[in-house]
Amino acid sequence: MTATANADREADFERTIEHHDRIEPRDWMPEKYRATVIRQVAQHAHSEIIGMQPEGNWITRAPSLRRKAILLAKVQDEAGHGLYLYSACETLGVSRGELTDKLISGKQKYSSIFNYPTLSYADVGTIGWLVDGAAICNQVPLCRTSYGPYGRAMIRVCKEESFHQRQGYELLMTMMSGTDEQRAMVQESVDRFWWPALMMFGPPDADSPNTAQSMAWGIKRDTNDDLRQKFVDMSVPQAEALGVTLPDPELAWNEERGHHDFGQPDWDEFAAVVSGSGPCNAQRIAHRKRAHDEGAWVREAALAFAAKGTDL
Ligand code: BYC
Repeated sequence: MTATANADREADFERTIEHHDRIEPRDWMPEKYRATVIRQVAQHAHSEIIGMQPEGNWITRAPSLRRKAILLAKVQDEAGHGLYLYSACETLGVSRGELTDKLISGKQKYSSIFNYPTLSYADVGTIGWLVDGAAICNQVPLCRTSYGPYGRAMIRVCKEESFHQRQGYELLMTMMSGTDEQRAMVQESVDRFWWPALMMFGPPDADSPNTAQSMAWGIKRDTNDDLRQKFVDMSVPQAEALGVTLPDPELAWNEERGHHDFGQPDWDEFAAVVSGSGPCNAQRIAHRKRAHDEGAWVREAALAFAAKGTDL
């Protein structure tokens, strides 16, 4: 390729980004852009798949048939989200098999939040309210991400996430109008999940190595700190309506900024969880590996059937 042709395709890419148009799989893109989208989308897909575990823990112990049906549907949606996202990633030239290997071998990350245990049934509600609430804050802007297949996958994911958030809030509301013991269970759950939910948005902007470039390329549309602020502002009135206290003594409305001030999560804990030392990291990966190994015969059978090239 001549130097002029090279410059032309780079200019095309830059123009597309500048006009907030989509980059599509067949378009030329810088290798670093491709690697960054693969990293983020793979991490997102892995989060959906690993995210099935903490809630899956309660399916057999849901307190009623109705709650069980709702929880089953939600966990199934998460499997679906993982699959759309793996497909979006495959358009960039990596296979789902490679991505799964990287997850299991610890070479790719998944969201820190799923390394915390679910200790009571109220956690199902809190995950819906706070974890899916944080996910919506983060993911609605990603519907406008510059990489086409990722943005289109996010549109459907976000519709389902808002149902997830509402089911969590409705469950907590029901428990809050129950007995003192149920109210205490909700408060205890919110106390455990509030800070890890704030960590979902990633490190503070000043310590985020990827934000500046990902914003310049339109992969991310908002910074980690801006989304965290939005989430806090959104959650405070919801907590009041529920009747729970958010466990942050620094939380206060700041008239001048038009936002809530709030305390910082424990960033050392975040670093430990992200690097594999959270309360459930080993358990989550071991479970994922077991499920993958147990599914080997299905993959082999599907490949053998495809190789025969016959119709059913
Ligand atoms: N957990 O430079 P930064 C869901 C990593 S699914 C773990 O700010 P970036 C749900 C980051 O990867 C939720 N790692 O990074 C599912 C980077 O590491 P490397 C998942 C984190 O990418 C089921 C390093 O720290 N959502 O909601 O610009 C049931 C430096 O960070 C985390 C998504 O994946 C974390 N919390 O920004 C219910 C959304 N934060 O790779 C709910 C899409 C940061 O350089 N992802 N790291 O070694 C994003 O929006 C961005 O990737 C992030 C991080 C805002 C998360």
